[in-house]
Amino acid sequence: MSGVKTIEGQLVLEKGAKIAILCGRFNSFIVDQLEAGCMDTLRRHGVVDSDVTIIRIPGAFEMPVVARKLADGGKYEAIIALGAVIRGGTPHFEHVAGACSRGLSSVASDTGVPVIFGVLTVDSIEQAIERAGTKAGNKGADAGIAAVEMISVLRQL
Ligand code: INI
Repeated sequence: MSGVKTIEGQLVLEKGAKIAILCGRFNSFIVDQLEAGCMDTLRRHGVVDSDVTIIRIPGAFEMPVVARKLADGGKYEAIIALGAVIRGGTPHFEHVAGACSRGLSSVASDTGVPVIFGVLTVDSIEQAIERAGTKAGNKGADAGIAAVEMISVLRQL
């Protein structure tokens, strides 16, 4: 056994921890699948429904302001953002995806509350479907486990 002190997260939700999930309504046929995958994974890692609050918002662009309010409120130990930004024929995608990812990353670094990026940024509906419970897994499920792990890591630091 090495003498290196190692800190790593447990994959069972820490006692008393609460999680907020932000769901964009835009592309809801994809986001609903991310939400289902996320909740299924959370429940299989010790999360009970009363530990979770789901907040539905218009789209990915609105996520940072809502995440900031949640983080400042101090109630939640992790925020999971679930959305789907799908490229169209105009530069709109870049604005929405860029503002969402930059904004969420700033919320996490400014507040110390982990914001898990479960927002698909893809070129096509097919790529989104692949990541929402079909051949490339379910990014909502991945986001759920990342939240549980981050809560555990941060409690140890
Ligand atoms: N919102 C998304 O979550 N995904 C998208 O693909 C998307 N596109 O492509 O337009 C999108 N736009 C809406 C945006 O997030 C805001 O809700 C809207 O602009 C109002 O501020």
